[in-house]
Amino acid sequence: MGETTSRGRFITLEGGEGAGKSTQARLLADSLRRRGVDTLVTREPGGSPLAEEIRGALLSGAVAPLGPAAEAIMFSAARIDHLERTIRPALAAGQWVISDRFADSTRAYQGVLGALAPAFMRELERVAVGENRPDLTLVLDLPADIGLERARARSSVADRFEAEGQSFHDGLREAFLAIAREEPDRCVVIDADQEEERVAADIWRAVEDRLLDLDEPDMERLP
Ligand code: T5A
Repeated sequence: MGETTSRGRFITLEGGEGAGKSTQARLLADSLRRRGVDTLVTREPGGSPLAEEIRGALLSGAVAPLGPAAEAIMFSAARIDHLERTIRPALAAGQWVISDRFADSTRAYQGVLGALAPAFMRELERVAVGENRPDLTLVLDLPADIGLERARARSSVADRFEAEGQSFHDGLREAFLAIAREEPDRCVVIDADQEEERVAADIWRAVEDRLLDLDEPDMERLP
């Protein structure tokens, strides 16, 4: 009889521009690896060769003239490939997967801010994501102007969405908080307007509370 590998856990980080998702994805992966958890960090749009090509088209603004429905379809097409090539194989092999953005970004950016019909968005997500829902979603919350300032300090060239106005980004923050309110079993809101280490500590607490099996000998609580 062959050995069975238990499925890994799927964690997503969501939030507005410059909220600290990439930074925290890396720090969380470091913490998990220190505890012996084989962890893969990936991102959206992207995370597989074809999805990275689609990312280029989306973030350059080339798809924007086609409207938010076309963008939602493109983000979802990239997600199908990302799931197929990267996420599902890793989870099946027992790895934990941390994705810097996932389907909630399509819900917020294209669905809410693009004013797309909820029924269309639900169907698109059903087709693209199906049963592959995250086990835990960390919504990094901070005032939009602080996030944009951080993103601009890092790069002077604004991408397709960074270039949107203040009211778009305020609306985004509210859209992510609404998702967290609707799905409290999956989502935890993290105060991202703190020093990196404090944000990381809050994230670790959420991961411990929601996902870590404390009976496992190699997974210890932080002091
Ligand atoms: N999009 C994406 C959609 O519209 N629909 C979708 O379905 C999907 C999947 C992706 C764009 O695509 C859109 C959303 C986005 O506009 P991206 O380049 O991946 O583009 O953009 P973001 O995901 O927003 O990534 P950013 O890099 O801008 O933000 P992060 O990852 O949240 O922030 P991070 O960690 O890179 O940090 C930004 C800066 O702040 C500093 C960092 O050092 C860095 O310089 N920082 C902090 N500074 C102070 N205090 C802290 N706690 C800090 N944490 C990080």
